[in-house]
Amino acid sequence: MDTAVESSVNNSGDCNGESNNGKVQRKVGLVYDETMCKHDTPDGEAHPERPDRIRVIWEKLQLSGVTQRCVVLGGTKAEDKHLQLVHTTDHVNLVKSLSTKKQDDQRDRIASLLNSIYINGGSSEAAYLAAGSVVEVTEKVAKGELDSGFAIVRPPGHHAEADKAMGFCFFNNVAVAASYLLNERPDLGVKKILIVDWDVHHGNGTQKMFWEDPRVLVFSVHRHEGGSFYPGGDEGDYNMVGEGPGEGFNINVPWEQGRCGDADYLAAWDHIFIPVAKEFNPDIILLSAGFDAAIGDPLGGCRVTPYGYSVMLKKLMEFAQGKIVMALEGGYNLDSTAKSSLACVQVLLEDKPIQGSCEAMPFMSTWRVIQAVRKRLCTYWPSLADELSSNLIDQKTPTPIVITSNSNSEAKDNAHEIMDQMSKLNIENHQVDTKVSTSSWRSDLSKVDVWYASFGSNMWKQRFLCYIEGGQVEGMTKPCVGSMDKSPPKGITWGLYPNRLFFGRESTNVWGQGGVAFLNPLTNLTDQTHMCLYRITLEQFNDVLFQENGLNVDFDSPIFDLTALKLVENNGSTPLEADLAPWYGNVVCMGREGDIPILTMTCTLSLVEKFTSGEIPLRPPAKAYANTFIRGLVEGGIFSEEEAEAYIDNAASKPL
Ligand code: Q9C
Ligand code: ZN
Repeated sequence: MDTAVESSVNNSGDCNGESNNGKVQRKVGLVYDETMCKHDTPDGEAHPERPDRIRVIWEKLQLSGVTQRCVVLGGTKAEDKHLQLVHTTDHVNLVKSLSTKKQDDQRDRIASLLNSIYINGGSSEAAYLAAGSVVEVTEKVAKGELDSGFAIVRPPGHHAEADKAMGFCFFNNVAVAASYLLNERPDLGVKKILIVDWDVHHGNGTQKMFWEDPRVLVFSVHRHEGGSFYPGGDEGDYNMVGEGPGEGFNINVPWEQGRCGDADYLAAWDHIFIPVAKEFNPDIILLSAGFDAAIGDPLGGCRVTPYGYSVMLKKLMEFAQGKIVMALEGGYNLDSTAKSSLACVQVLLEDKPIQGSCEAMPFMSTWRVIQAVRKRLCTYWPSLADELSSNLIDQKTPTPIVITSNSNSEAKDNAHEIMDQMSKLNIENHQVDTKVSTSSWRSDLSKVDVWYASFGSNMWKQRFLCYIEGGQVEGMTKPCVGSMDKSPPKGITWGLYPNRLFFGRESTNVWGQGGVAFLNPLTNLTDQTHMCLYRITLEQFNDVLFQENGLNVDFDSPIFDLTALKLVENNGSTPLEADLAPWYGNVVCMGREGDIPILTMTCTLSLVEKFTSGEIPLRPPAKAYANTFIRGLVEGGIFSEEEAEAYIDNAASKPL
């Protein structure tokens, strides 16, 4: 494999001159070494931290042509004395001893004593290569031989502590490189290092290693959720600011929830990291570049896009004359990780303006966290002292209204209140053309917007789009025709509703054997169902209803018209004509979002009774069908893959 890498190194000699548009091409180093793929599970069991993670990144970079414009380096093994700058001798010796001589069962025994670690015969060498490669590229950037670099390494490093491997990490690759510059290479003149850790998990190892060291400013933004998200506990809290001379030089931005995306991350950048980086004025930046906050990641449950990563990176390149070293940490969706990596390398190469946009707004919880961090740290960093303007923090994603029970006595008053409010609203609020048009029900209903709330396969956007645009997704036995109006939804949001999700019947012709999803229209305070809301027209809503019930979309009358809408808004739910709608024969109003009613479709109350009595069997969903749920919930950033599976299992196994 070394030969392939060497040949690219030779090509790279040509790219120091001017590129087409007259700008001087920046020298970007890339490290890749296939030997790091030998670290794998001993028993061949599937694991998210798998060899293909770095292979797929490398393939993507090669196919896109960027590797030819970079300086490509093979891996280098770390020296023990450099590892020992941040690790104990015992820990270094333990990792060294994991080499091929040891038997698998001995390694298993060691791994079983550690948290989230597997070990095989290739683990030790890969760990040495990961750390050594980050040191190598860091040294070259510090020397000025390279402008910047990206070490595509595994195992990752930021969870590794002085004396222990954990969280898929053996050596703390980035910490070793930072410590090497400060302690072994004073000749290179690097006195202040900024470490930015955008991996979705807290960089506990890095935090500890520089806890009292003011030469290293450590930023970590991570999913925290009160300490319940890995690695858990209080260490990732914003109160952890460092101690002694290092006080104020550790900054945590702990998200209270999953689903954070570009808007949330860029808010943390603009209102915390960038102003502090200006004050600190680093000589070099080391980036713990995990891509597990990326949209679609099975562990992270966040939704940062390649565009988001490129903007975050671009903003960091304004410091330290762009001297920045990226080291791969997590990132477990192969496609997201590869795309995000490519977007970052393109930023390092400065070869084109960043394309994309961010439509979402930060969550309310994001502003809460940012304000708390600024308050905690403003004595060390005066640029954080100003209050954020209310104009700014008013820009947040709306949270859907949740209507509460009409079957539960405690919630009854509340439910009545909401129903009363709804009955005061009339259809004129929707700017409906009140003149009766005999020509086409479609043109009338196309002027009214509704939120269609999905709780089944339609939570997966691609699957829902089949009902609008036509087409077929994985697991579906036949294609959809789509709506007459093929324009995409005008908005997407998520909400949590106090209704029971369940699965019933024997099979469906779309997904095969296994139950289909229903929502109990009756609310109760112990059940919670996640729903993905699409803002579509009432015309499109009818076309979804037609297709869900196996009907053609060329009906000459709507199945759910303006009168029905008014009814459902007043009554909470309304049955449709039973013959027409055998599957989803009931439209339910879940509340309103802004001025717009939230509607869903499920079975009738009389069918719920048949499910409850056992007359119609409850059945878990078919595998292909369950997969669509998982995809929707993961891509929506609601759950990790594991959490989504547990959510479906729970809904499928509880009696009604
Ligand atoms: N319930 C990195 O992304 N998860 N490490 C354990 C236990 C471990 C992630 C879940 C996640 C480690 C580098
Ligand atoms: Zn991670």
